[in-house]
Amino acid sequence: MSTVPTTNRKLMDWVNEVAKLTQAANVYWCDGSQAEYDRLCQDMVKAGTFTPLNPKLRPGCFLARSHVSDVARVEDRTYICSKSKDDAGPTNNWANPDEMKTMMSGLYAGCMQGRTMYVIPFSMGPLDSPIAKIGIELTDSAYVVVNMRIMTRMGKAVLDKLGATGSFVECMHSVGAPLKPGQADVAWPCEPDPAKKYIVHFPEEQSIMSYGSGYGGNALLGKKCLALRIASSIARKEGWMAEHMVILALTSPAGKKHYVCAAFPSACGKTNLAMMQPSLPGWSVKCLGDDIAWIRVGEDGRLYAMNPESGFFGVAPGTSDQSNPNAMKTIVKDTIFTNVALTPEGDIWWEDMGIPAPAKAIDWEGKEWTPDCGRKAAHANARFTAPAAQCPVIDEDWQNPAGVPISAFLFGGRRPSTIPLVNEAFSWEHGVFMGSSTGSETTAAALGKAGVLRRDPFAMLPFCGYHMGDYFAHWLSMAGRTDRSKLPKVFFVNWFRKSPEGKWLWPGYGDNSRVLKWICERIEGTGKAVKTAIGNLPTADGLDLSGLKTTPEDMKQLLAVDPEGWKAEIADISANYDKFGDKLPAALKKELEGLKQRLGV
Ligand code: SAT
Ligand code: MN
Repeated sequence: MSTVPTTNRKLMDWVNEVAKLTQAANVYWCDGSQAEYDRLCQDMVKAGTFTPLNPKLRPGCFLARSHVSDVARVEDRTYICSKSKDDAGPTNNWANPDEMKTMMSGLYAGCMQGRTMYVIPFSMGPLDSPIAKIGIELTDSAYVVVNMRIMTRMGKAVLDKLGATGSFVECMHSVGAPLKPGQADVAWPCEPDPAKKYIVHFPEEQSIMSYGSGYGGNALLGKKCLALRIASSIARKEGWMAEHMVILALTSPAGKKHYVCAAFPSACGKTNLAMMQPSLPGWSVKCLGDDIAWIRVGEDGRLYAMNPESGFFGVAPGTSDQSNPNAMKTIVKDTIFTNVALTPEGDIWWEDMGIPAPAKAIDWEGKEWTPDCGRKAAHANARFTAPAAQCPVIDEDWQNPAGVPISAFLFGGRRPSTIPLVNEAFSWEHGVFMGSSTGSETTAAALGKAGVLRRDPFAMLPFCGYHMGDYFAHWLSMAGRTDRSKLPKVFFVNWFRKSPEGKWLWPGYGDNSRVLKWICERIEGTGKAVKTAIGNLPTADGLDLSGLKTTPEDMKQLLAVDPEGWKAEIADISANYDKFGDKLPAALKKELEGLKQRLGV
């Protein structure tokens, strides 16, 4: 596009200023069209960034391999630059905003030499939603452009909505790899030195600066940066919530539909839950979102959730017809795969895909691979980027600008001991306590030691754009914004309980629908529960176990309250709370005290 397709002065000035600073070779305004997407994909095929997959097996699909240093979000390089350090809180990296801007300007100076600067107008949320937010990402990565087209509403319609005077979130991005005249490009340009990558947020100005990485949440700035870190800070001021949650719809055989939001730390099967195929006959699960929910109080006083994204950026390894058949059907076409293996037939493969490993393949680093070579074929954080509309169980209301009314919030984690299969909170405050104490045992796939309990309040530890203690207070304050009876019920679930011998006690996957059924019954007032010290648990006959092989002895363990385990749990929650000092809301201290008393510990 040669002419500038906007009359927005602020936008034009900013684009000119950044083009000058970065010395981009040219500026391209994205229109979001299919033709543009196809052209950029072909450009990347020529450049070696994309490998087209076999059109008979995966039509419209491409494979990208990243640089080996650029494979995941970089939490230790992520900053919240509020004016006051205290506003970032103990769980975020902080830097002075002025100093950070000066430093970033130094990095950005000349950083797009020899490259095109793409202007990506995008909306988080359907354009006609009252809480949609417009962002403009400036980037020197065509890979970012095509991924943003799947993950957000992107292009000309956004500029039209922005108009001459509308405001937007400035999202500045560079891979940090300028090209000298005549210098050949590489397939995945980035800054290879981890210490020179920066993912920076200015919540007071609502702007983002990212440098050095081209991967996922580091580079697709609408996702974690805008829709969680910046949005959580806006939401606090405006009285709504930006959460790291899936949104799903559950329909009973009688046709009663409930919408549920669920927050789990990573590697706990969030995407699998969002698209689950229930094992209980007659029940259905529909998906509205697999990662982020923006939630506000509706006119009727209920909480309404909306997915600000329009695609899935899902972890590939482990995705199979057993763990997530609907994700497998979503990625049959028009999908971008990053860091998976390439088969000789021109299809993709990854570990635990549910089909035998190919006799040979090209691994995510581009090397020859055989099943006995001792290396993984796909990177553990390999991803697929796929349009949400391709999901066979996408809910009819997934793009409803008003969102959908939420009946329950679920929190959960990977907890081999102590935490029961499902536990209903006594009250909103008790539910916020559950959310604030969410934690998960780390897996071998994640960084650091496996089997260590990491507290990840509301699964927002890396994504809360302000002080976590203030965030807890914001959750509590939602009770004052509506009639308490209209608030969603809160549950804690744990599909990962093990026996003392280390055996999984619960089958998981589609059988989690049995737990969801009980949750629906509790919402409707019919589910059978027993009040315990830790919350309301299903009675022995409360869960529908028809056709399940789980023994009564296993069920007993899954629903037991273990006082010794809870003693350790309370000590650990308490130690985690200490981090928040006097910002820890009194209501949560009271919940912790109440729990201690009820348990007699
Ligand atoms: O890379 S993303 O941040 O988009 C995905 C994730 O790490 O959860
Ligand atoms: Mn996520």
